[in-house]
This record gives sequence, structure tokens and C-alpha cells, in this order.
Amino acid sequence: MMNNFYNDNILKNINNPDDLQSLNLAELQRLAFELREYIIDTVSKTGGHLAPSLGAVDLTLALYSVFSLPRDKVIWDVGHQAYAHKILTGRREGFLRLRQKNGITGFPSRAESPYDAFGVGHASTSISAALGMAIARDLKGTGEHIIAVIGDGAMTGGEAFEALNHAGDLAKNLIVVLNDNGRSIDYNVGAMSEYLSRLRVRPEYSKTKKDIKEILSGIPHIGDKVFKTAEFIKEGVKSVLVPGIIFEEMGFKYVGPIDGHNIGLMREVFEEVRLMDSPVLVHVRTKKGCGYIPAENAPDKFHGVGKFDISTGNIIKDKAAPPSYTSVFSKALVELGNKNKKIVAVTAAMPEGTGLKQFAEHYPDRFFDVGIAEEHAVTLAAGMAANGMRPVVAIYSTFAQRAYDQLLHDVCLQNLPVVMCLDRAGLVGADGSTHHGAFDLSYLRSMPNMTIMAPKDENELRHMLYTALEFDGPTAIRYPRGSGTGAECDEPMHLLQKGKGEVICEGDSGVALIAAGNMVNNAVKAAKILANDDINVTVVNARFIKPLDNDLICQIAGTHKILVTIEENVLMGGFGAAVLEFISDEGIDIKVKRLGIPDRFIGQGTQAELREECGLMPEQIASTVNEMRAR
Ligand SMILES: Cc1ncc(C[n+]2csc(CCOP(=O)(O)OP(=O)(O)O)c2C)c(N)n1
Repeated sequence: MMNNFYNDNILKNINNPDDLQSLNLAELQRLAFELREYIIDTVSKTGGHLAPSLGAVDLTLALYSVFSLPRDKVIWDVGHQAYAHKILTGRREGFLRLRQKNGITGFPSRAESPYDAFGVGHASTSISAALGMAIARDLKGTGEHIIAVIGDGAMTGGEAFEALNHAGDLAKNLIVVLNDNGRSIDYNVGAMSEYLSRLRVRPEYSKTKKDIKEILSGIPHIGDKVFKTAEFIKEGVKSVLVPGIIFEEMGFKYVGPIDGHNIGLMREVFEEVRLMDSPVLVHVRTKKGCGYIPAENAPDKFHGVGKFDISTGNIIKDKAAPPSYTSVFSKALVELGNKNKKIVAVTAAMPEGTGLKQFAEHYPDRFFDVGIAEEHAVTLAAGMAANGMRPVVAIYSTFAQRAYDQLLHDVCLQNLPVVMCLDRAGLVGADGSTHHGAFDLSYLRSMPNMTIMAPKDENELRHMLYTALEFDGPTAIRYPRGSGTGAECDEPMHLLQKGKGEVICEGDSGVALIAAGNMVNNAVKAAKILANDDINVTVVNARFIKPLDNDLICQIAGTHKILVTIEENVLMGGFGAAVLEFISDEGIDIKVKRLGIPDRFIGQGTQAELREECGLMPEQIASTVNEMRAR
């Protein structure tokens, strides 16, 4: 990589997209190279979404050199491909602190820049947001261009279809750029994906255009004139030559496929498209990871990546860490799947991230990747449960928010035995506010029939999975991102008693710490800190957030004066709130302090930094106990 990067480059003079206007094609191509170098160099140190962003560099330059930002608005779906966008829109220096606490966020955010037209992080929202903006534009009469850029993966999400359906009907001036690289994080799935791959191998748009030109120029007097205007697209001449296209049927003009790394061609197309006054879909073919061979060869590994060595592409691992919760879950499910053939597993486009890939390899007939379709995943599981199977749905906590009603209406109301495995629950770190799994306890707790468990370590996760598959109704297990505590995995998996917590140690100071999930470990560490000052506290592992261990809470309340609840969930409606509700309803007299995530969105940082921000680190828990004792 270039170390004297800034000495003679174009990028150093680009402070906003207006600066692109003076560049010729060769300079834009040179700038694309420099952007890639800069992105690779930075992400190798910060981690981040490398392969998606490299794939979108040329597209970004083509768009930003044709349209006028921020008056024209580009909405990036998910936003994980928008690093070039960030760098070109006034954040070149800030980019060095990508995804770090108080640094540049990993996704577009309206709070960060006027060029970030819409805040994103969860997939498939861009067309809805763009259509909303187009409606607002027309009501105001302001006339700007609105462009949604959506990947083929994000296009598998139901909301994208809902928006296409509506946009085709309203026939507003709206541009959707389909950034098609054939991949979601893993290979893309579904019939739409199959359809797109058939389109991908069609002749290039440029060739099609040439053909049209040839045909039209053979018609005396009119041919050449027609070709020179954008009318040939408007009139649907192209669609005669490019048969039966699903997007055209939905009310969009379809243009494509075009090479998403050919800046000149894309500029030409966008110049034409901006003259059109209807919904248009521009289909560009891109290569995920383009410009960095290790990422081109392994786009899944470099989709979201930690620090890496640029010369080899090897990931730089922190010192040997215990296995992750995900990997322990993965193994346990394979083991259980062998004994119980009714177990089926469902993922919404994240087989690797959720650890279901191993299950898929062992039991391909019982594994279902539904695409980025969390709502469908949950109702699909409900259907399978209603017909005798034992579905395990593994989704990140933050994305399961999508399926609130499906959980409530399709699973809980019918008391169906669906097991929700909510990975990345709590504070996830560098992905920031869009990705924290901060709300699941609150939204699940209010659902009748739901049982909720949170393991104190990776070993307990195994027992919880076994237990959940023995229960009759809906169950959720929530566990954090990253390594476990290093707990030994005791064989074999066994049943946990429903609604029963675990007393880890008993103290005589009148203080009890009652913690949920990964916070048990911090409570134990806090107890050790306090013990150094001869303050011996009781520590309880709640295990079940619902049903609560009411007997244990009563028993503790009878022998303690202070109760501190600790959870990595928002305080509002969470575990501590459940304890407090019970104590209040029973008229129990005990001082209660709740520790958890406050009522605001938490940004990015390391998990440790964010836990500290929320007062959840062991030293902070110990200080809270001291404060409570002093009151
Ligand atoms: C609702 C939701 N579910 C899952 C994810 C996780 N996720 C982030 S990017 C991605 C794949 C997106 O694929 P695509 O849109 O084709 O973009 P590409 O990375 O290929 O450029 C997934 C599944 C998410 N962001 N939002």
C-alpha cells in the first residue's frame, strides 16, 4: 500500500462531490484507485465492511459526478457499502477513525452529515425511504433527484418489494440502482436472485444500446434522432428487444445490466436516466471486493472484517480467546439435530454469522436460508412448528426486531414451540446504534406464552438450547456477540428447571446482585472487588427473564436490604423492570437499583467502552453497591 499516499493524489483535493465535476474520465478512474487504496489501508486498521464498499467505489463516483449532492439524494441500502460516499462527502480525514468511539460511523447517519440522506443499517429500507422523499419532493415542488442504491441481497427483503410495488403504482420520478454482485453476505438465495443471475448474463446494456442504434439508424429520417434522445428508453423500444422483465411489469423502466466498474458507461446511463420522469431501475453488475484480490476471492470473509494484514489478507487475531457463543451454539445444535430429526434450522441470510452453516452442512434438508426476510423466517418457523417440527430460528437480536408481530401473532398467540436464538444480544461494539441488540428483553417480555432465557456463559447456552427444545411453547435464548467466558463445556446437555435462577455465591453484607446473561460474569467480578473491602455480596444468575424466579426474589428480599439488577438490555421494560414490577406488586420492602442500557441510542466503540458508558463494568457495579450502601 502507498504510504506517501497524499503526495500526488487527486483524493486529497476532493472535499465534496462538487469537486468531481472538473475531473475527466481518466482522473475519475485514477480517483477510484486511490479511494480503494485508502479504504483498504484504513479498514485494515479499523475493521469494517470492506468487500461491499470496494465493490461500490466506481458506482459512487459515477453517481456523484452526474448528480448534484446533497440537493439530489442518494439513499444507500444497509449503508455498509458507503465508505467511498463518506470519504467523498467531507469525511476523508475523519474516515481514519471509522467505527471508533466518537469517530465516523460505519453506516450513513443523518446526524453525521447532510450528505447522509437517510440513516440506515438494517436492510431493504432504501426504496421505501426514497419513495417517501420523492412524494415529499413533489408535494413541495422542489424537483431534486432521488436515488436508492440497493444490493441484490437487500432486494430479497419484503420491504423492498412492498416499496417497488407502491413506487410502480405511484409512477413518481425515482431512480433505483440495483447493485448486483450475486452475493448477500454468503451466496444470495431465492427465486429473485436466480432471476437476477439470468439477467446478469444477458448482453451488456451498452451492447444492447448499440444494437438498438444499429436497428434504428437503419430507419430513414427518424432512427438517428430517436436514438439521440432518451426517448428510446421512454418509448419502450428497448423493452421490445429486452423481453419480459419483472421490473418493467411492476411499473419501472429497466436499464441494464451494465458494468458497475465502468465509470464512463455508468455516467452515460445516469445522464440519460436523469432526464426520465418515471420510476427507473438501473441494474449494475459489480464484483464484491473489487480491487483487492483477497476480498475478491473471499467476499464473505471480507464482508465485515476485523483488522487484517494487507499483503496476505490474513486476519489479525487478538490473543487466543475462548470460543464464541455462536460457535458453541453451532456445535450444540448439530449434536441435538443428530438425535432429534424434527429439529429444523432457519436463518435470514446469515448462515455463517449465526453459526447455522454447520447445521446446513450436516442436515441440508432441514436447513432454510430465507434471505433477508426475518418476518418470513419467523412465520415460516411457526408453520413448521404447527405441523410437527421443532424449528430453531437464529437471528441477531437487532434484526429480530423486524419480526415483532410475527413473534407475537404467529408464534406466541398460538403457543407454538419455536426456539428463537438471538445472537448479538446487548452491545455489539463497532457497528453501533443500528446494530445493538438492546431491546429484545423488553419486546419479548410482554408477549404471553414466551419463555426467555439468557446464559451466564457458553456452557449454559448449550443447556438452554437443550431445554428450549424440550419446552412446549415459544422460547427465546439471547446471548452476546463475541467470546464466551472460557467455561468448560460439561457433557451432556441437560434440562434446566423452568423459571429457576441460580445462586452463585451468598454474602452477609445485605446486598444481592441479580444479573441476567453475560452480566453475571461482571457481577461475579464486582463481588470479588467488593470482597477485597470485606463486603461480601450475594450473586444470582437469573437464567430466566421470563418466568422470573419469584420464589428466589422473595427469599433474597427477606434476607437482604439492597438488590442490584444488572442486564445488557435497555432498562425500560427489561429484566430489572420485571424484578421491580414483581417487588412492587408484592409490596416487598427492599431498595432496588437497576443497571442496564439507558433510554437513549448508544453509539459505536469497543464493547468494553460501551459497557463502561452504561456503567456495566465490574468496577462500576462495585461503586454502585458502595453508593447504595452509603445512602
Ligand atoms: C434486516 C437485516 N437483516 C440482516 C442484515 C445483515 N446484513 C448486512 S449486509 C447483508 C447482505 C446484503 O447484501 P447486498 O444487499 O447484496 O449487499 P452486498 O453486501 O452484497 O454489497 C446482510 C444480510 C441487515 N443489515 N439487516
